[in-house]
Amino acid sequence: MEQTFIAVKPDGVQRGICGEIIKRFETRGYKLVAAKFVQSSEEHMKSHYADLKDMPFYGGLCKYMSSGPVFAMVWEGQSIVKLARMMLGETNPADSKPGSIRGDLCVNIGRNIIHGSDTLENAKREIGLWFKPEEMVTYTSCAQAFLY
Ligand code: RTP
Repeated sequence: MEQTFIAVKPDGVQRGICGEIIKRFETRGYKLVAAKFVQSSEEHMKSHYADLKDMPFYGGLCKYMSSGPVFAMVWEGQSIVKLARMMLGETNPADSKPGSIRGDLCVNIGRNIIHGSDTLENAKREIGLWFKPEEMVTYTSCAQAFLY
């Protein structure tokens, strides 16, 4: 099973949307394997978004992402990296279809409430950046037999 890194950004936390996001992943049939509520440092966010370091919005993005608490999670399931990105919608909420998280819950590209890994390789890198191996929980979900 694939795992992906999902984080509710500071705007999503402040707007009280964590529960809605957890609900969407749970009801889709994905399994939560790690979660924590963290105040991230700017340095940590610079590592997280290192592939965007040449973009004009990189500095502001890292500052913003460390301006308040983030709800960081690892979710597991079949093809979850690609399907979670579909659940999120487009980077710009204005391009996101109704039904997607960004299409339903936000309006501005700089305040798009949620992050999701874009590739399996980045998911592995981001999970390692945010979670220690002992923070990942291994368990059998009883729903699994009815999902797959
Ligand atoms: P994320 O990494 O946050 O899940 O977003 P993403 O893959 O959909 O988009 P990415 O290109 O990685 O951009 C990271 C975040 O930077 C902000 N952004 N601002 N033109 C802009 O002002 C601009 N472009 C991107 C967004 O908040 C985006 O989620």
